[in-house]
Amino acid sequence: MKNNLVKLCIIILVALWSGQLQAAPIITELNSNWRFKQHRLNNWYPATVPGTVHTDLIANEIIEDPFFRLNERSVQWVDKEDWMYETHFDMSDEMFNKKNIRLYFKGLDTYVHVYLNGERILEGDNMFREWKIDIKDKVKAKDNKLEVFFLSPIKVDIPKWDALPYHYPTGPDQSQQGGIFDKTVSIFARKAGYHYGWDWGPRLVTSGIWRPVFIEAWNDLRIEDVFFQQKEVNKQKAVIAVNTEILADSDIKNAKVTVTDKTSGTVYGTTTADLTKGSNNVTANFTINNPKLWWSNGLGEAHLYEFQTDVTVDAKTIDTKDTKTGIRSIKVINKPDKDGSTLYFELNGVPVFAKGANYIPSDNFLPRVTKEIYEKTILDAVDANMNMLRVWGGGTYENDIFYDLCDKYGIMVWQDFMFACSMYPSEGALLENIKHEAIDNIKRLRNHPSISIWCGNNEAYDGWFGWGRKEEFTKQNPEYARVMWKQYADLFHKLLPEMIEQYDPEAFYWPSSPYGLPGQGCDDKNGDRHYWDVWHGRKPIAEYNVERSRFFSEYGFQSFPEFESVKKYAPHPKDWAITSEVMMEHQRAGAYANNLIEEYLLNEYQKPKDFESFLYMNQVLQGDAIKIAMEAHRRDMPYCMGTLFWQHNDCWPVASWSSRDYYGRWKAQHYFAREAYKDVLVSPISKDNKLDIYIISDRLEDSKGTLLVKVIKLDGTVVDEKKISVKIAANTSKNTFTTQIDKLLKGTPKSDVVVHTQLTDNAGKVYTNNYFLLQQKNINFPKTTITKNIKEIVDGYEVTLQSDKFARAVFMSIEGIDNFFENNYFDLLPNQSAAIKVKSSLSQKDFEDQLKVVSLSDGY
Ligand code: BMA
Repeated sequence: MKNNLVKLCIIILVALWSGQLQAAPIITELNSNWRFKQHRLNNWYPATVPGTVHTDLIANEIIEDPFFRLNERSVQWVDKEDWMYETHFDMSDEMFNKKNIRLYFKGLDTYVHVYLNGERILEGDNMFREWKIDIKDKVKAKDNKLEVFFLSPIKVDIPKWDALPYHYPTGPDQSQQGGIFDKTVSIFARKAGYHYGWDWGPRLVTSGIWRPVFIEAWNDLRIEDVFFQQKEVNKQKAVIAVNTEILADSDIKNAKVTVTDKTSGTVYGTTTADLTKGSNNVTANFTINNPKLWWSNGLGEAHLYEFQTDVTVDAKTIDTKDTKTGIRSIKVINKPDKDGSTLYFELNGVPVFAKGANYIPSDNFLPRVTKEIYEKTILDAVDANMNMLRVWGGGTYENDIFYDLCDKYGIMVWQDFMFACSMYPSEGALLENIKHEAIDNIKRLRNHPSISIWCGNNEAYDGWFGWGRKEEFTKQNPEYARVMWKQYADLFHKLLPEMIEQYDPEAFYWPSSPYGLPGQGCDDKNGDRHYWDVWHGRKPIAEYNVERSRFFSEYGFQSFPEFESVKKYAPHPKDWAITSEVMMEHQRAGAYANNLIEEYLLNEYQKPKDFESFLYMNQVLQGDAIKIAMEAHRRDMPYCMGTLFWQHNDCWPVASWSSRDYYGRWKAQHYFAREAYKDVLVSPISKDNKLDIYIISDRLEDSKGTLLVKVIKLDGTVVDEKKISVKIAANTSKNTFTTQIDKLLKGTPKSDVVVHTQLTDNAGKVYTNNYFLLQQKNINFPKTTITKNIKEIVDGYEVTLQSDKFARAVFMSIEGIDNFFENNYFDLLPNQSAAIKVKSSLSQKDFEDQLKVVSLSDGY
């Protein structure tokens, strides 16, 4: 009897449990049994889905790693071929018997025909769109054949190029590298622009099922989408409308939508609606009193709420959707003022100085960017005290995980739509296609609190008005210019802002980056600016100190990766010159960029003695240059309210403007950014005989501290020392201390000293900065003796360094790339010691043998 009762209970529990499961949609990923082949040939090979043609060819040893030496050249045939992917699958009974069954492709790159059991079910033409296909009438219980046929994007688009009497200006589309002469076809395809090559990226025009594929099956209804619209947010309350999109099979009475806080169990909003067959929008409104707000990195906790939205019919929950989101108000303030017009972010009512970088895709082959790489990429931004990343328009709308991490760590996202440096034939079918792309991506991303601005494109506006494109095409034929501009305006000034208005109404749309005033290129008084006069414009690095902007959304300076990284893609001694064939192939801005690096280097520093020293000094050069810019931009607060350097990462091993190389290794610039982006910055700057010391604070409250200004001879002798009490004013920049340089120096030559500044706040936090009164080629950096003490710790070693004299930009390295130096390229004051943790799996003996320590004066 007792046994029977137990059995009965189990049966009831199982019935309840399976009843619930049956009600919810069943979702399975189609990621097995895939094979692929070159369409016109007969050999099938195993394939990985999600994946790309190139990575499948690598895995099957048909091509070699295109990132190694010159290999990229020999794989240019791949994009002129068509490719077939195929899998076979069975349906479970449970799925097969559902009333609704669909295929869901999260992303197909790009021109694609999909067949199910021989019948064509999709023609796709946009890698940024999602595709949902009803297959209820086409799917079989057993042995379904799914074929995904990719047409060569080059073959599809060349006829479009040939048919036009004029040619659209593009970004650095490397058509020549692809063997298709001047046929820059990238603008026709809704495909990541950088695939066609960029001034930091190879030309690898891949195809493939680049995001997951699912089969979804359900009865009655399902939640298609949930939008947490934050209508009003402040400290006291958050007024929220949860817009739920429900797909129903039939008319359903009294469907109840409930929104619950998963952590506390609080039921926030409930509403009941009658559904009609098809798509329904049901809104549940509620207010959260005293909400816990989401803050950006440095200003507070990036608090996330976990909401659950349920749809219940007859007391039975039919579908559920979880949404993690932060509650915040984010406004972009673009208002005329006495100087021009502002551009800054106001988070929860507080003006926030944006500190960050531009982000490009982390690989040419996107599906191989792992969760770990995403995590490291975002954490490296957080660890460098950034609060913003700009997802640049020549890449992709990133994967969900990217935004999840930005939400979690308080990184605000400047989100470009995927258009860069080109004019586009955006009319007719292409414009309609882009409309769906915009809807898919706005809907996918709008619940992320990190999304802070939507921006139409990268540099297309400035290209037209600022770089002379308008004049060029008007000169060719005024009609060409008229058509191009109309297509531009229809897309960026009409379609995209309308889509934002409709699908993310609280969000701010900015037509382009940079953008200032209608009908003109970017300037220093209005909106954002891409400042490239230092670097592309060959102006001296010191110009960073005088150039202004309301918001620097780009500026940058190139460097090569460090020697240990270079050896990964250029392993032979014959490769070890910046002009070698291999190094040139991995320098996509061309010989001109190498010349610039050399020119700037010789202008600022002594001549490096060899290749390895050149790489090291190039990194110091880049780091110093960008440090000067970051500090200048922060000193100019609140006129300037943002600084995003170009660029946070690389998509392959290359000489570029990145501050972390392809392998994720920090360049000098990244270490320097961490200092320059701290919540408080002490920043000296001199002009003629005057030295000013600014204190810049992003803190929301005033604080106090002690500023120490010390002039030290490079051998260690102290020339002068001043100590003053200072106020660290909240959220502003202030010139706190001014002095005459000759008074400080007391006759000591500028070439023999460093100005060491140190701010200690009342809580004991210390901020330091070193400053030279001449260009570093004119500073007499002494040869130093640096002693090292190595102690084993968890995951590696702690290295304590001490130098007898001033050591500039102390650089440590060991062989290989699987290590991380907690600090590097730092200055060592005479007889001061620094303890640095190093992640390494080497034995202590190997570590000691391999550890190299150099400082600037060893480089020449
Ligand atoms: C910028 C970017 C990129 C480019 C970089 C370096 O303006 O938007 O197009 O890679 O300059 O030239």
